[in-house]
Amino acid sequence: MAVTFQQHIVQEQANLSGSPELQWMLSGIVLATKLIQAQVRRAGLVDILGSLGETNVQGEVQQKLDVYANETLINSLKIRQSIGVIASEENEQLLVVQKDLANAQYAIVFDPLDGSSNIDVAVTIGTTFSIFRRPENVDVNDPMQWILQTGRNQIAAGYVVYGSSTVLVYSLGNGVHAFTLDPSIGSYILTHENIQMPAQGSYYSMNEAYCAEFSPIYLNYLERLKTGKLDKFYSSRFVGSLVADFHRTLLRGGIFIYPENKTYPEGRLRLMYEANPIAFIAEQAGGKASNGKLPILDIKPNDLHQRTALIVGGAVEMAEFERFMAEAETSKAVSLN
Ligand code: AFP
Repeated sequence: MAVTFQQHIVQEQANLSGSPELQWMLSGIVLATKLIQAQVRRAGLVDILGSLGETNVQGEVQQKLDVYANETLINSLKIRQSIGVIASEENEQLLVVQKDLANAQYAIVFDPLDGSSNIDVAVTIGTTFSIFRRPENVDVNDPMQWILQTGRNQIAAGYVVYGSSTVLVYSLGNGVHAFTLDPSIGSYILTHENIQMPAQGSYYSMNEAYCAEFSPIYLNYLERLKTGKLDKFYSSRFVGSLVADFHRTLLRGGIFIYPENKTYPEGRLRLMYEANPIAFIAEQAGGKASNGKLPILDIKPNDLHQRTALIVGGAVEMAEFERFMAEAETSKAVSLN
């Protein structure tokens, strides 16, 4: 018998003694992503493609579908009274959605449509999300403090990938589960339970066009992957939608690498709504995620839209990566002495 997302979350909550509000919040995400995916599927048919001509906080041109996805998520989440604060890639400021913040307990952060440059070429895109509980020891009326927590504090995180099928991947910190949308009944059905990343894969995922701008450590590491030093000759895959590139890495194994470069000295990806949910899922599935110095989930954010380097992958690739970084640090220290 097929298990729907709603059935699964009820069970998960009972196992974890979670609050019913969590189920209510996640059902808001589920509803919004069903609406978003319906528009994504019709993107070439209706007059929804094209730019609104506005730029978002990152200076990128917003696509109409980005705006639709953002509004749909906000509208379906702001009516959940337990959610006090919403933050989105598309909004420079966070949104306080309850009049009386003391009665709300959760903050939600999302990227409504990641990989939006892929929309008008019919390539996979996605939605990422993270949920935090309001910390105990903060001023309730200072909503930024609800959000600026390390990724370790996420109580739920996940993403939806709009690809050849629509797949919702989530974790409450008790394993990773994936649900595929059955369009004939409009329900997400459990298709991958307790996902474990393969310890080693055979793909690396990186925009190699920027190689000249990356630190030589990354190039040396790539060379090892390409030349069979990890007992396999790696092949490359890069779509330019983090959700698509990571989803493949989650299921097939391997490593996704987006380091700092000259244009983005901190890294290109956003910590709060891209790297954090991906890192949470990766760790829950037996993988690792780092910014090259420390685990993504241990980075203390100081800005809602801050960027980070992101290296995420399976146990074997990440162990080799960490060894490489440690070696580089040691030789730097030796040459300074
Ligand atoms: P957009 O959502 O603005 O298209 O950005 C997508 C993204 O942040 C991430 O999904 C990709 O991994 C990355 O950009 C691709 O960026 P490059 O074109 O710099 O490789």
